Amino acid sequence: MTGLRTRIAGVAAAAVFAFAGQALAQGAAPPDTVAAIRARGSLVCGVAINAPGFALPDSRGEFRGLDVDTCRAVAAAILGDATKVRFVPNTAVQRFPMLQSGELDILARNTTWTLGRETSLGLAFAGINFYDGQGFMVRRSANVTSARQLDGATVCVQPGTTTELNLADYFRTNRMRFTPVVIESVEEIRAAFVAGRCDAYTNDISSLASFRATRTTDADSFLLLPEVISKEPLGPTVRKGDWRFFDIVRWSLYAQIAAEELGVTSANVEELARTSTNPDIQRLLGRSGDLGRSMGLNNDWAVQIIRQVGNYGEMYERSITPIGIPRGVNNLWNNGGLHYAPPIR
Ligand SMILES: N[C@@H](CCC(=O)N[C@@H](CS)C(=O)NCC(=O)O)C(=O)O
Repeated sequence: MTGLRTRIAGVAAAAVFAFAGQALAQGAAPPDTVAAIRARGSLVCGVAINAPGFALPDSRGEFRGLDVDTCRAVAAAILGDATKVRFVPNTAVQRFPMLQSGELDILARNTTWTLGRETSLGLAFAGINFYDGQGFMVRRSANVTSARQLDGATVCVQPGTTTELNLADYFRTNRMRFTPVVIESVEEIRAAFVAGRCDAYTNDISSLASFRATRTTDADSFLLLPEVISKEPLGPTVRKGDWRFFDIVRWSLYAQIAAEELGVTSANVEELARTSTNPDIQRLLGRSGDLGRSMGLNNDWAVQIIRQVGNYGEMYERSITPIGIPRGVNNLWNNGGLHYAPPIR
């Protein structure tokens, strides 16, 4: 009995040692991410380089988008200030090593939650901030109206993505051939497509829509084909192991979803925090229970998120509606969509 316990303790100690050793070797942040964020006074958030609607600096250099706001909500919860975020743009290939090495606290970069990413990369997905799917865009002049007509096409695709794998699956399943044109940079891949170096451009549909929305003069020369060939649930990702930080990221997003369901907005949150008699609202806004403190935060954590960043619907309207994607599956569950926050109690 004692022998077994010692052996288990030994294995556990070795595992901890190996993890610490690896963390040190990689120059990782200390395992207590929240303490590191507080000491630094900011959250470090990895985002896409050029993803209008998700992450892109505006003309004043201020980052805007749904992924940007997902990080701002976490900063509001931990630091009480949604502006205390350092955004670090990265490519699809760079993103996971940057998070693993501790260069980032959190990755919010159009990143699809998959089993393999969660089990083999040491990363955990804290939630889903956008339900996406993969599609194809073609030049209208090609006279193609369905992806099934793409047999023999050259297809532009970004490496290190689920996109690359789904593309191969789709063509194999439909017994069609294709030639990939693999380009890491989003600007270069789009330039290649516009210049006719590939017949089709495949990506998350949100990205194809934002590409077209940002074509000011020739948007009509591009056509999004009707097929949706995959499920791409996108969401914020953190390193496994620091579960307190994971909880905060997960419940910051759920707080925004629950707030929309409860009708709590950036405009009315302060008043509701004072006056609401709805028990769900009182718990969400820290007027009853000790939910913030149970995560090591102030009990007004969700008030800060909603006041400074808004509820999920406000975040969507601000960032995604302008690129022309209707709420659809990104509606709340009780409005025909998929967003559903577990009870905040
Ligand atoms: N969701 C896919 C694709 C992610 C991806 O890289 N998407 C493109 C389209 S949204 C992107 O972020 N491009 C912008 C950029 O590279 O800055 C994945 O997780 O592998």
